[in-house]
Amino acid sequence: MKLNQDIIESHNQPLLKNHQSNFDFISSRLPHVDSIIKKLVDFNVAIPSWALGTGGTRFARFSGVGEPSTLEEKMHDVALLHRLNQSSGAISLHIPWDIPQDHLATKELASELNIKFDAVNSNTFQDQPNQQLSYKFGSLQHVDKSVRQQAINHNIEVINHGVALGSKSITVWLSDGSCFPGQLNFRKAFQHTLEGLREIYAALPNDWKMFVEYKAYEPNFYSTTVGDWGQSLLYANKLGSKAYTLVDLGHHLPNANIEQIVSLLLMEQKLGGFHFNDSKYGDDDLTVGSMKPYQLFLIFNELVEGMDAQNMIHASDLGWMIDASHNVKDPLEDLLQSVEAIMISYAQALLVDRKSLTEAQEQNDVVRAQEILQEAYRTDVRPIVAEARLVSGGAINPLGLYRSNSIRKKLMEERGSNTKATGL
Ligand code: PSV
Ligand code: MN
Repeated sequence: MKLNQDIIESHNQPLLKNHQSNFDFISSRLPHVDSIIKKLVDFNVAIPSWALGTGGTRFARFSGVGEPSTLEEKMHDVALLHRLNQSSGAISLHIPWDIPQDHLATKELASELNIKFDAVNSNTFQDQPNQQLSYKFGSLQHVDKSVRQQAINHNIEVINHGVALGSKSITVWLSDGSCFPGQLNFRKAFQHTLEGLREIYAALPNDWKMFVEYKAYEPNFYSTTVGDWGQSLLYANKLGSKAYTLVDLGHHLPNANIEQIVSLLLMEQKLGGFHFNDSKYGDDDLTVGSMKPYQLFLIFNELVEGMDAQNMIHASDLGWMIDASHNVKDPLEDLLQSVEAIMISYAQALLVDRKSLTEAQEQNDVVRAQEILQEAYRTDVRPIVAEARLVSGGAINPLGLYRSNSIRKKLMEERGSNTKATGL
């Protein structure tokens, strides 16, 4: 389904006056709104191919209607989101959930739709039909060399798909670990994993990055072989300059100080990418910003501070992606909300008065430091985010347009009510 520019313009028209007055109000009170808008315009968050269908839990999956059942349809959905918000112009593929059959045609479709290919993701956490050896007891950590080799070959295959599509990075998330004490020799599991990652790393093109994603628990409940940022950083340091840690917000133990992790990884020049989501308890796959918006702001605050300290380009020097797909919302509405939450937190972080914050820190003025952060966090930046969308040709209210234009209904008419997205 294509969304024409005139539909966006006729949606914007009646909202313009109100938007302008909200925007004028906020911009008259802030010093550098133009430079914030420029940064927001440049900033894009990739959409993972698996988030376009309704997610599920191990208990049930309640399918939506008009879900994309092919890679091409998923690309159309991402393009639709991008037309609406102008901030999600890339798709991240999970192999083998979305194997491109014809790379050239897939690339052509992407350029027609004005979207790019972000990181490719490997999958050695499931057995696929006709797969020779099982990953039940792990993949790269496995005691059997032939299982490890199968996992290595798969990752190299994923890199090759990515190269053919123009991706520049691979994210490796391993579910490897153990469910019971005694099941695993931790050192051997680590060494095997490192050897495997080294072989995969050796297959990376020069201009590629490898993101090593960690997760505290699930599906393994006693130990995880890449269980936290320390372990991920160990692997990344041992692998070399193209290997980085990837932070997924849902992959920490309760109350972990994610913003501090981000700050230190940036200091070590080892933060490579981000998976955004939100959670109340664990890896809940909830909409970004739906539970802990202040934490999201604090994370962005460290991202901006740490990236600026290294003269990094916010939009392109890290891989930004959403990684969530829950059970109860329309996935496209959920993604619109997630991207909006990310842009709001990023804009608020750009507002932080860094000079005054440094002064407050140097003077141990704890109260002032908090005031400075919360001044930014409590600023309603939504008109600034909307203005950035507007100047890029997007909708003033993407979710409003999605609903008033009955987009899901149209997708259902196009695709049927009984479609099922791959990967879930
Ligand atoms: C694992 O929980 C994860 O965060 C990894 O990024 C996977 O690739 C993704 O979710 C999809 O299952
Ligand atoms: Mn993830």
